[in-house]
Amino acid sequence: MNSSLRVRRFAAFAWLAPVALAAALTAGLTAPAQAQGYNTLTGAAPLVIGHRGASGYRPEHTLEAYRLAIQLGADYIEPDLVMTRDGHLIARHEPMLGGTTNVASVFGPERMSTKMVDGVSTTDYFASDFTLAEIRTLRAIQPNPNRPQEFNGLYAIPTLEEIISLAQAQSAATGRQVGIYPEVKHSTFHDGIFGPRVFENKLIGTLHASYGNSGNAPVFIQSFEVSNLQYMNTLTDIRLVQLVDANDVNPDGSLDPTAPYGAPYDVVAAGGTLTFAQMLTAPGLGFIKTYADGIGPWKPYLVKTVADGIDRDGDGVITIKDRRVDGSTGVIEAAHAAGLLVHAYTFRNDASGYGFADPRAEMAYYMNLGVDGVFTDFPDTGVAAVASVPEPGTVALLLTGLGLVGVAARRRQRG
Ligand SMILES: [Ca+2]
Ligand SMILES: [Ca+2]
Repeated sequence: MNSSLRVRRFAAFAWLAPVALAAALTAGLTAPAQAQGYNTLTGAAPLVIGHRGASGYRPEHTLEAYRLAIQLGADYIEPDLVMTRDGHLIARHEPMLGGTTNVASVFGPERMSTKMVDGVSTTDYFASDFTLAEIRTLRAIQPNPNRPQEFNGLYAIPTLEEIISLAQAQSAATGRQVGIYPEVKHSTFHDGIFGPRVFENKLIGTLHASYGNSGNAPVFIQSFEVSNLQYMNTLTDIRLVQLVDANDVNPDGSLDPTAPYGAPYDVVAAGGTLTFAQMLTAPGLGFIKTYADGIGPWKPYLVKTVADGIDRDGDGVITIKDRRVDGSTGVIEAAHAAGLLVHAYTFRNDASGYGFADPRAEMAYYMNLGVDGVFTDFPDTGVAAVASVPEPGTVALLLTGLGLVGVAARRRQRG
């Protein structure tokens, strides 16, 4: 039911006696929020996705970070996945372990190697060179010096199965469905080490074992690559999301497509020319719709902000927070017209607030435009943003209700 229908239905109540009218209004105003009212694709409330867990507060991709995200109200927790030498899927943002674990203090430099990661020669400790038993001896560290350091060395590296168990146990304990949002990291890289689609087959097999093969499962699978999503679309009804990246955002608000961030790496490796920017045009979105259920774009693709040199937050320095907000680029609307969900990344209280000094206001802005979900390192701020977004249907109902109360009040005065 859209809001105009709802208004008409309430207008039909105008003949009711004031007492009945008040009862009807009270029922309407205290009823649970209707699922049709937000500007999202389905009208449902936008999702809060705990990006790498509550990674603003705990070392990322640990059970403790995911558990805190759930406690703070996240609808989904987001594990990035990489594969171990013996074929287990574990949660790390990168196949390189050096930046987010104590691996260098547990294993010697002879365990380092040099590999090509999306065309970039990289020397590090790679998860694919370690067994799960070895990785279980590691502990996570906080790579961001401006975030809490007191949890360093305490938390283990979880497997996908452990993350699923946590989400399902927390769903049962809280009565609130908590989903998972796994990302296939560097599919082309993993194909080169383990063989074609070994990673994707393992992922789908694990998810089907826990959730079944269902588009209603509280699961989204995400990737920056294309052909692996197309492949998984032949295996599963679990929802798939095409991530969309860029290198940077220019002062005029346009996106900088510098490699390796301007195009899906599997497309580049195959000699293709499709870019992420092209994928967000109407034809590109139509193409994505042939294999995916949604897009996960970097947020500057959705809202245009311009660096015009004005110190809007008045702190005496010009930062990205001061950028002028020029509104929607039209991508959210075009994606919805194509039937695609839009989950935007990444919202952080302590960084990346293009055009916004207040991270809650930033997320609320995107939610008012209609994003279907936000990836955030600070799920409590995301929950507060959802709560601050006036559900359009509720507002219409409220205004209708106030108008009718006003009519009733005038009648009582006359009487
Ligand atoms: Ca991710
Ligand atoms: Ca400023």
